[in-house]
Amino acid sequence: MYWDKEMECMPREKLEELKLRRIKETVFRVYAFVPSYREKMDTAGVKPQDIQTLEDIQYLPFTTKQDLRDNYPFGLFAVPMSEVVRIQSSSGTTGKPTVAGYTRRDILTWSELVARALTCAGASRHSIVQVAYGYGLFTGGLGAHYGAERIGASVIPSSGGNTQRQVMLMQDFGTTHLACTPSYALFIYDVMRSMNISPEDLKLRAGIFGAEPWTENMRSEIETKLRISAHDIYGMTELIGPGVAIDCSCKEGLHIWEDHFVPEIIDPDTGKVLPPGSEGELVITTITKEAFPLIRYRTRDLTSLNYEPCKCGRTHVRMKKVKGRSDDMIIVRGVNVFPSMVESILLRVPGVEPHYLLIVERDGTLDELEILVEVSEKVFSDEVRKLEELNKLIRKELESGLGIAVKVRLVEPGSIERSEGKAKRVVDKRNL
Ligand code: DLL
Repeated sequence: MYWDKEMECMPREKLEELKLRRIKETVFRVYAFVPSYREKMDTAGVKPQDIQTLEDIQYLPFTTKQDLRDNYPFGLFAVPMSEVVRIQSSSGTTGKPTVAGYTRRDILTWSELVARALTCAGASRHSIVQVAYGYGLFTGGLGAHYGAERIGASVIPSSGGNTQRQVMLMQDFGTTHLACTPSYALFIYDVMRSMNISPEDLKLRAGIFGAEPWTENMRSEIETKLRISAHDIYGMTELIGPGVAIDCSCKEGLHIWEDHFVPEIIDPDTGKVLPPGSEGELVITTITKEAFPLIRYRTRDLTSLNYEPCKCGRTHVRMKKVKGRSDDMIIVRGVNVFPSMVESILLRVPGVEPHYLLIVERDGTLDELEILVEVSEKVFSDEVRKLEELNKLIRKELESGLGIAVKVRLVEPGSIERSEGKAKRVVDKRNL
């Protein structure tokens, strides 16, 4: 099922023509209306008319989070504020938030993209969609909401939190589709079990999960526990919010809606564009946004692109499940460690729950990585010897997978803090 078959299945040649036309328009527009872009392009010696082919975009300067900070809050908007009908933002870890503005048409575009995404996850006007992403400045709640309304589904705007009530609503209202972070979906499952409700008591069929990295193993865990099809939705505040990409029923990569976003993969150290298939940092140029266009925005997210045709019939490029952000990566004794690597190793071990926390400390000059791992109730009540064996097994698996020595601490079910939004996976106690 498609939401917009003509666009989603457009032959590549036509799609490339459309992309080029839209890129050219966008570059002309930012050059004319956004002083910061004009200055950067002048410094780089590129004029809008130099962009004649899709490859030419590599001559345009990158836009980074620093540019957003320098132009906080509205300096990169390409329309007067009288045209801006919505402002969203993300908190960010340091200092000021990242701010996004939308014109009326941008809101329509965003709704269309989320409508496509929800349709990929099997939702339709007959569905009941519970939106348990936070509503407010965060783009998750309102983004999913507008998309679900666009397809004509019945939307339950439950927002994040109050988990028992989430479960009650799911049961009483017959929710068929749940939209929230993957870690919150698991938390909802735990609470559901504690209320003696099982997935068979619900009508839930699919989940639209994103806003944080999660592995294929985590997907299987969620699909088995909740008995649903779990889809991965990607997006970020700067780019529009959720709905930049989603996986179809093939689940072999997330289709990036190329009629709106032009992706590139670069080497994060050199900034060089890498050939299709290489892993690197995702860079996106938005080609339809009016209020807040972004040229070659460095997302910091690590992935790769696959231009092979997909079995679902959609022609849009697929990005691999995001491995993590380059800034989530911790370097422990010179070795790069991503929480997603730990997650995929842990979830292969029976009896381990998908809740874990990486704690890095520095003892003198030596980094220590301790991994807290939750185990199931059954395992936790096993005799000490068995727990020790399991601890040893997990440590061995992690050490061979990560290539460094780690400490493992098995902890009681439910003892690692749960999140109603994005999960926290790393505590770095080193003062780096
Ligand atoms: O998280 C937008 C969103 C809301 C996406 C709901 C999906 C669902 P930000 O708060 O600006 O926006 O965070 C963006 O979150 O750069 C990634 O690092 C991460 N992220 C988002 N979706 C995924 C995903 C929203 N599916 C940042 N897989 C991005 C991995 C994701 N990481």
